[in-house]
Amino acid sequence: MATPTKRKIENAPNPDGAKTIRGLDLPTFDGAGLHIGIVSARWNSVVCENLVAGAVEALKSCNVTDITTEYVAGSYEIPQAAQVMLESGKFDGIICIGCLIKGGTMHFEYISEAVTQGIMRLNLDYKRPVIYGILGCLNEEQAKERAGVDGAGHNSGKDWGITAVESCLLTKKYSK
Ligand code: DLZ
Repeated sequence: MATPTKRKIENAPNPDGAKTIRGLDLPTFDGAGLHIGIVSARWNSVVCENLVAGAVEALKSCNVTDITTEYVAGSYEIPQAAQVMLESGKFDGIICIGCLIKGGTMHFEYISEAVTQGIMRLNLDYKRPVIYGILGCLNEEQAKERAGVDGAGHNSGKDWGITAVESCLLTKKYSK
């Protein structure tokens, strides 16, 4: 497939302002005809809503028009919800969106680990892209920067939308 334009999406800028080599180099993809599901947590909803909006915007920029968004309470509920959506057979891929912010207990560590393992399992078990859009942040500032809240940093949801299209196209290319 032709890759007409390329854009560089940088991670949140380095605090010292130094030029970074980190980031995601993304061509544009034609996702016309793809069916994409999004499952988002409502915990830390200011952050998650921005991420969902960024993912939808990116999907539309790739000509994806069939987008279904579902919500669950917290990130812990995301893998099971994504599994149910995959089982329906209606989706070429799923974008999982959540935001875990470290607190004073071990919740953050337990949920991060469980969700990360759960999402990878779905990828391999269902042979469909299940995009890891789970922020694991040490504080609210980090979360806002990675979701572009109030114009801060960069909205990672946009990267995940385009990543979903790229991975769905690759999967289709090699599907029997
Ligand atoms: C309980 C909890 C806590 C403390 N923090 C978060 C969080 O930062 N982000 C998130 O998505 N969810 C959080 N949750 C909720 C859990 O994910 C889950 O919804 C509950 O433990 C019920 O299973």
